[in-house]
Amino acid sequence: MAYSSFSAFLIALERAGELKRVPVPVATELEITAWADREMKSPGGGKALLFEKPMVNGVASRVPLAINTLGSERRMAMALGLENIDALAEEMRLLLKAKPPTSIKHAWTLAKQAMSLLHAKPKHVSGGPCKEVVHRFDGTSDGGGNTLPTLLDLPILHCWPQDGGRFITFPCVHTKDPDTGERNLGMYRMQVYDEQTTGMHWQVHKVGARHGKRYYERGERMPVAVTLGGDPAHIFSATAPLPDGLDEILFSGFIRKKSVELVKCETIPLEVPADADVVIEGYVQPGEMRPEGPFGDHTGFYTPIDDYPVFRITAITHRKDPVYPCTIVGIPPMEDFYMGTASVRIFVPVFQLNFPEIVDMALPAEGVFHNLVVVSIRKQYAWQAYKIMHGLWGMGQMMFSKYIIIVDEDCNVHNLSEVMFRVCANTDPQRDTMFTKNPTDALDHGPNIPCLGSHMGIDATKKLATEGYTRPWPEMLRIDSAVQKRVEEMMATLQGGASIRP
Ligand SMILES: Cc1cc2nc3c(=O)[nH]c(=O)nc-3n(C[C@H](O)[C@H](O)[C@H](O)COP(=O)(O)O)c2cc1C
Ligand SMILES: [Mn+2]
Repeated sequence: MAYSSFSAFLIALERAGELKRVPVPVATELEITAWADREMKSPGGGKALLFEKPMVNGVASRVPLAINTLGSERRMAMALGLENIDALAEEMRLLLKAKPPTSIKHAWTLAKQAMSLLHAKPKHVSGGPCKEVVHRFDGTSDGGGNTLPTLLDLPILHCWPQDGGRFITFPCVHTKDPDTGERNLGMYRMQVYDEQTTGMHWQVHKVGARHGKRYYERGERMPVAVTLGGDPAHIFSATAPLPDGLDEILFSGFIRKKSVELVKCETIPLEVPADADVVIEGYVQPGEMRPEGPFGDHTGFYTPIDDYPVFRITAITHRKDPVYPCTIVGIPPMEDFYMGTASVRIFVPVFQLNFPEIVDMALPAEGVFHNLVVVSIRKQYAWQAYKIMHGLWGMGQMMFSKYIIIVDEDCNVHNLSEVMFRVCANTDPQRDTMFTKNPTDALDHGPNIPCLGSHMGIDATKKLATEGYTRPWPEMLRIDSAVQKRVEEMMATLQGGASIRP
């Protein structure tokens, strides 16, 4: 199911009892963070919050602010029009396995998949809600009504006390590869320098940065469009670790089963989803860099000041009644954990295509995405765990995985306590660990040098004789299932009135 606007998603959340409105004035400087942090850390991720009167420097913004909208399993699924994320994972699996139909049922399934793929193709339209009000920074504008002449009219958060300023935290950044014309959509935070200038925090490993490098090499100005809001599927797609060259707009259409309608920008040769709440158009100039940060980051620490490209705004277009969607990041668990978890669930089938022995994968909240990756495998031969580690370290953003733990298929990777039990019980530390060198996440403050560091693999699987384990591997304790059943029945008879006496 597709949402026609971000507001339509908020209405669905409210109907489902997943949204709290905050009608009182709350400051965009630190106060909304304190409020949202508490909500995000309440059981299951709390509720989405709609601040109806976000205050900017003591003045009420005309634009309401939505936060924690994707911050629970249920809301993340709702954002993608699903009952639960596993339905999409299953669709991915079917799509990847598509073969000629062997039965009517199978044919029907294939047809359905083909239909969703048709939906994936974007549609080009000549106008849309994101053009209700147009401001070009050459002085011309049209639309009128509830206008937002500049960035400073948006309720952009100053998130943490030591932050370098206000940051747009849910921006969907649209760029094109100047050589191939391939589109990319990524989420890279933007520090607001003034009403017409921001930072563009695409880290060196990301596709936006690669596109940028090609423009610099060609000596050309780089057109960049940033959208806020619209269907929340776009926001999720911008964060999804798709391989370079796979168009996130196509992915968004596939997820929501409806073509994304694209409309031409006013001042740059790019197209953006017509359902966006706000579109910010502009350029990144080759070689122009500016100190960005500090910023209270995903890691739970401040990332220090560093030079990043500058984004110069040429136009802002928006709906008459836009909503400003945003998030805060910080010490886990935060909203981003649920976004990351959804990505892993959807992409497990892709990993399994490469490594059929993979049973399940988890990126626990404590590891803030790539710091800790747990993988369960159906182990068949010696040192298979190492093959999986090497494979993952070589795949896209999985290259950042600081610690990879491999467990056997009967271990629930989503239960960190169970995983740590396997690590502690099954390993000989020297024998079962390995270190390697790989790029590290630009945000990781652990290594001596940014972006370079060691990575550790832990093989917590049962060891085989072919791996040099000469003793008999002991059997793990299990309760007999018939006994378990009998005891559960006895326990049930004691419920409601009766009690267990010592
Ligand atoms: C809330 C949030 C903020 C993010 N901020 C940044 C950022 O500032 N810079 C960055 O390089 N990646 C950031 N990311 C991660 C990227 O969005 C993610 O790696 C994405 O897959 C990049 O897309 P790409 O492969 O098309 O470049 C952020 C993710 C989330 C969920
Ligand atoms: Mn991409």
